[in-house]
Amino acid sequence: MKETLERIRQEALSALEGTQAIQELETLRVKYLGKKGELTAVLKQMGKLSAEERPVVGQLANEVRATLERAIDTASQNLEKAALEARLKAEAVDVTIPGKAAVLGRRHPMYTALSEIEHIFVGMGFTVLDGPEIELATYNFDKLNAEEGHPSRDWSDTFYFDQDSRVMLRSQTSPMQVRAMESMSLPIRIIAPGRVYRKDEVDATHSPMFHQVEGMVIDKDVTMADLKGTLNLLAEQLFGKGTVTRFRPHHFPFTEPSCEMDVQCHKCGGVGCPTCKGEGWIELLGAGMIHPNVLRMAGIDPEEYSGWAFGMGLERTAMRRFKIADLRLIFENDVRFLEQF
Ligand code: 2NM
Repeated sequence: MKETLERIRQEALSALEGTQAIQELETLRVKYLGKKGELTAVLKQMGKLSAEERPVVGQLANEVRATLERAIDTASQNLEKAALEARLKAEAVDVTIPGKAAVLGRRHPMYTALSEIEHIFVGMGFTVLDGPEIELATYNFDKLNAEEGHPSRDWSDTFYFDQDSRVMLRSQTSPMQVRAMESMSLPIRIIAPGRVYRKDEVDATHSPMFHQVEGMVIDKDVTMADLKGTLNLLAEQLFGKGTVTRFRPHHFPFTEPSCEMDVQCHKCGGVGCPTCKGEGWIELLGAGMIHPNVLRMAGIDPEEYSGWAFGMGLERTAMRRFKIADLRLIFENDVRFLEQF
């Protein structure tokens, strides 16, 4: 029996020396020390021994068990250490390798132009509104005092979804202003920027989809003087202090009186140059006092309240601001163009 124990010890120790993986250690532990293992098998036979031999063999058996347990422990620690070292080596990061430069995007010139205008109006206490691009003719035309038969309602100008000309792509952002009049409490100061659609042929200055910023103020005792004061401030913030403006009479169905506002060319001071196409003036926007019919249809009493409104094209503003000669460049999204801003 002693010889068997010695053989187990030798065999187990030499088997341990060859182990490469933690799992192999467990297999060896079960093989020699487990319940059905070789050492246990020997211990089970102890009963056959004489009273003198039993303690000697017992002690040897305990020694062998202790030796093997220690050896398995040591082997296990060594394997774990080796595994960790291999992993650290494999996963090493070379902090001296130069980093990859992040490719930063840029703001689209339209986004910059809109942000500037929004900033100016938010600074004057206006709220920025957003709304649907698919609109009801009721909001786009009827409630804006553009009666049946008004030229802008023609099928050659407007994108309709139905035969009855009731559902359409909005041709201006004023339907948002009507929705605001119906839902917000007075006084109101808002701007409504967004996409609008008209059946225009594409060329250097026209696109069937373009962007507008409209705005309006409704309060008691609002006059044309408030319109001029606020829009002059807009011109000064867009083109610099002391910018000269002029207001020309115009016609819109939703305002009365109506006007167009020009700024004196900031390049030539009104003499005439390529920037203003020799005119000396640059057309900036249309505006006017909100028509009493429009206020009344929105449930606002024109005897008690008055208001002014304006609308400007965003592409034209961006083209002037960034010296873009062709409107189509704005929508083509060619990176060679966009990288310049
Ligand atoms: C323009 C010119 C003049 C305008 C009017 C309204 C509303 F809803 F208050 F009646 N919103 N926008 C307006 C007035 C728009 O665009 C050239």
